[in-house]
Amino acid sequence: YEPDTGPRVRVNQVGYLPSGPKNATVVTEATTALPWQLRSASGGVLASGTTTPRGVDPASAQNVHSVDFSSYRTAGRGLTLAVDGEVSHPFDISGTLYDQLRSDALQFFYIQRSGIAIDGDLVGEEYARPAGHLGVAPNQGDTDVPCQAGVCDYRLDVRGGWYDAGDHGKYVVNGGIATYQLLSTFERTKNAATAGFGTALGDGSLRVPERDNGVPDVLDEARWELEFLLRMQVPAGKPLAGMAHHKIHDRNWTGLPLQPEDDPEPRELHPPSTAATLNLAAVAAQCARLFAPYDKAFAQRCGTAAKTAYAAAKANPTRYADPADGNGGGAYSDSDVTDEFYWAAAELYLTTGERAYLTDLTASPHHTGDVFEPRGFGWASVAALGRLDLATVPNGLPAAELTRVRASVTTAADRYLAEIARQAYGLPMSGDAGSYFWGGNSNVINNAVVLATAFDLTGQAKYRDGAVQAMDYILGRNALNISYVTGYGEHAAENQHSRIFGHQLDPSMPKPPAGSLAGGPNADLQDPFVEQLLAGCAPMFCYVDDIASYSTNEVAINWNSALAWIASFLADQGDS
Ligand code: 9MR
Repeated sequence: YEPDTGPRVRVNQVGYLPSGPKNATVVTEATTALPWQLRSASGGVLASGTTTPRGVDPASAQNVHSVDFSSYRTAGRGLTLAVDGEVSHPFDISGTLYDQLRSDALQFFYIQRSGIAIDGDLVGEEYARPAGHLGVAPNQGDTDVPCQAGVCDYRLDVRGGWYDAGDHGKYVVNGGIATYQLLSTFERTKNAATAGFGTALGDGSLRVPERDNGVPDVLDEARWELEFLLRMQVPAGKPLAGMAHHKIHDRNWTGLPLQPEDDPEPRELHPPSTAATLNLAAVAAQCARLFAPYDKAFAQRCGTAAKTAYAAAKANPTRYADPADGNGGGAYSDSDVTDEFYWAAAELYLTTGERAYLTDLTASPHHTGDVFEPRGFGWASVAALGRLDLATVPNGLPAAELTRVRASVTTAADRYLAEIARQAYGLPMSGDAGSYFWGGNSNVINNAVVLATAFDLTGQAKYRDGAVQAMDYILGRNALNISYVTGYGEHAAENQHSRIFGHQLDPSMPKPPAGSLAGGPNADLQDPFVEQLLAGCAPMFCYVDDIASYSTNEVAINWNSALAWIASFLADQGDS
């Protein structure tokens, strides 16, 4: 199988910020420097120079050169880069490049909502659909859901929330990190020196039903999931009260495409887990501090749930989700929850300032450990979330502690910068096959989040530039010459695995909406379609834009939340 990779000059197909770095990669047989030209839409030469030969890139097995045209800083549309007889896909140089992406990446969540009709007047008729999983036939959920056999003797109303990904499952651990990142997107603009807050993320900024209710829309969107997460908590008086059920989903996997309201499978609550409970504790604590100015009663409800959950997790510290519990939904199992404990303690401390949480936080092995892994944080690895918030959310840590916490962010960011410099495609993850795994695009972006946070903390441009370079990779500067974000770039992913966005299988159904991030190359080839098609692929080639490939090409809330965070950060840079 030979994918069509288009012109051999690889750029960020969306474009470059006028004052930001501008890097490209050229696939060529040449081993010595080549001339390059930056061209206007009409073909005029705007700048020129020579490439830097980089040898064979291990992740793509390609001989490549890099091009740095950062010194050109004039805004323009439809520019191209010409090298070695090839002309790149067109791109812009603009300070407003990321504004629409911020909005679209956040808008994805409304379209993923469960338990509410999606209003075509808000997001386009093609995305309009009746409410899913409100107990209306043929649905069997989610208003009165029983447990799996033998797990509990009660039923819960767990309506609402977001569908996790291309399936109709709702998982507390993954809902946790996604909600954290939306809340953090909001909180960052509130605290960062570069704040664009008030307009970009205020009330009326998104197309959600709650717009114009006096609450910033990103908080409204996060609340849709928060209300669901709160419903997943075991009621008082029941065994394991205060813990959260790990997940709720179909008893058996369904086929594609399938609109949520047509899903006939029985829905079941799965056992409570320590990880889910700590995810609930962490995001409910964030909720308590961020909603306080807008809705005191809701903030209080979140605060109580956070404390109850945290106490329940401490009383049941090793209830791990079963890794084999993967029929009809993802397992999301994790047998190390020390990082979840650290994250939850950090959020509770930041919200309440209470000594008990500080004590737990300080006693955690993660408090002094290096929480920033080379391959980025993710749903199973959340210590970084606590650390990033301790570094940026105003708090009462002693000054020396705060300095150490903040320095850990810049130290990690320096490592990611070194990695970016090492690689001709500019990734902040090591170039071996182990960096290309299920959902890895979100981990690349999460490393960019660390870089962006280092910029917010220090104001040093090199960190912002690193975050930009990571996004260059996501938006087209890669071996496949593809933008992994639907609707962004000349050649972009559009057939992501999803039961809702089934266009490839049924043209009457929509494609994924603009701003949907694909999981990305996965060298482990974990679905039958790519096992066949891509056997032997070089890591960066282990991806296909086909709806059948769930292990390389799904959409997911925790991936789009990373995209929303970084797009919001970069949109703020363009404005400044
Ligand atoms: O994102 C998850 C990834 O880290 C795991 O390796 C993978 C296999 O367990 O599962 C991914 O999550 C999927 C979940 O299990 C079910 N819903 C779709 C998710 C995205 O593919």
